[in-house]
Amino acid sequence: MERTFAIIKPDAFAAGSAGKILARIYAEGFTVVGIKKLYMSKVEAEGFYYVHKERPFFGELTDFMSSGPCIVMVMEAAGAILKWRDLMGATNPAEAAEGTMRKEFGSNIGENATHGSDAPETAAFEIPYFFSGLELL
Ligand code: FUP
Repeated sequence: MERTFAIIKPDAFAAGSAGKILARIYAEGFTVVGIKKLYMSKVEAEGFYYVHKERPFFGELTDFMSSGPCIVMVMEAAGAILKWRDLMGATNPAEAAEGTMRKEFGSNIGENATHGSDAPETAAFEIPYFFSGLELL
């Protein structure tokens, strides 16, 4: 079993799409190990996305991620990291395959509904950024 970290981003949360996204997550066979709603500050969003700090979209990205509440989750499944990346679809909703979360619920490359760890090392940073061990029992 593998764990990955996921976010239902502020656009999808505000649109009321969290329930549909969670329903798909359960239907695809993930176990939700930890889940909570939070309203990230700008500084918290900057810390989470620090790998992108030199990118031109960093300011916009961290403004968006701190623009409203989101849902953060830790999910478990065999091959959870790739499995969730596949279910999310391409970063740009316009390029995402039919039936993926970003195609269905995303608006554009910035406001793209969901986040998912892209590698085991990323998950190993992202999970403890938001969850303590006690929250994942
Ligand atoms: P992903 O792993 O699919 O979330 O994509 P990236 O790590 O490349 O980018 C992280 C987030 O930055 C994306 F979800 C949205 C945002 N982004 C932009 O706003 N513009 C870009 O050109 C690329 C990414």
